[in-house]
Amino acid sequence: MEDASAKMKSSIILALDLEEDKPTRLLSHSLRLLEATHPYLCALKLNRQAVLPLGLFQGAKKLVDRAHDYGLPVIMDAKINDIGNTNRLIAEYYFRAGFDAVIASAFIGWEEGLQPVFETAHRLQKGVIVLVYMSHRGSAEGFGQLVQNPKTGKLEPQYRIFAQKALEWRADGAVVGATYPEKIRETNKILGDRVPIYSPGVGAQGGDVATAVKAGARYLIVGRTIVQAKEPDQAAKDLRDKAQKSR
Ligand code: O7M
Repeated sequence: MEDASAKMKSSIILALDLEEDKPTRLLSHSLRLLEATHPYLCALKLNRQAVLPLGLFQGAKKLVDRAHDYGLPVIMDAKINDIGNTNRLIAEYYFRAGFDAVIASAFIGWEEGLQPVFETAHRLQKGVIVLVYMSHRGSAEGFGQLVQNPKTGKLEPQYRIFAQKALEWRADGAVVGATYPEKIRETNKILGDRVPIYSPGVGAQGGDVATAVKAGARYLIVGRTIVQAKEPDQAAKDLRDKAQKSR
């Protein structure tokens, strides 16, 4: 990610969240968007609602390969959330299809949860990015709840404990919503330079590029503001420039 971001002079990750009635149209639309916007991106992110209709080793792999041809790493936003045995298989499938990193939920914990995902990923030189505080309002119910930190016995918000775990687990990234810049600042203090913050939620969800970047977001994950723009390439370029200027 660091290399791609430095080379492309961009911290924008395109979330290819499109709606099409047929998989063939979804693939051609996705390829067109990637072709138009790739000069302004540092990575591509796919969600399950794209991989399901496209097929992992069919359309999704074509997109992954095309992104790699453009020099962009590809993140699978699987939000992995099961027991270790199935998590490992899920991660292995995505990595076999060429994805460079997977996103996982910190709620399931380490032992028999995320440990097999990290071990598989790091054995294959791939990445794991964990959710620390999501961008939507309901995030407060889980990620924001006050819990007793088993290490200190003190009450702390869940996301602070997840940020500490991201460090302990040597996660390759932590997701914190751009809609909560104060939480980006807070988690950034815990994570320092060791775990970069990936921040979704600018534009359509109300987050602001400059505020998120100044608070400590290293990468911005952007969907609708680019994919629904009349000129997606211009939208991607504007976001890229705004983020670069805010550093
Ligand atoms: O820019 P948008 O709002 O159209 O899309 C945001 C993208 O970021 C979309 O692909 C979501 O799945 C993703 N996302 C969030 O919006 N909020 C989160 O808290 C986390 C993610 C995400 O990428 O998780 C890894």
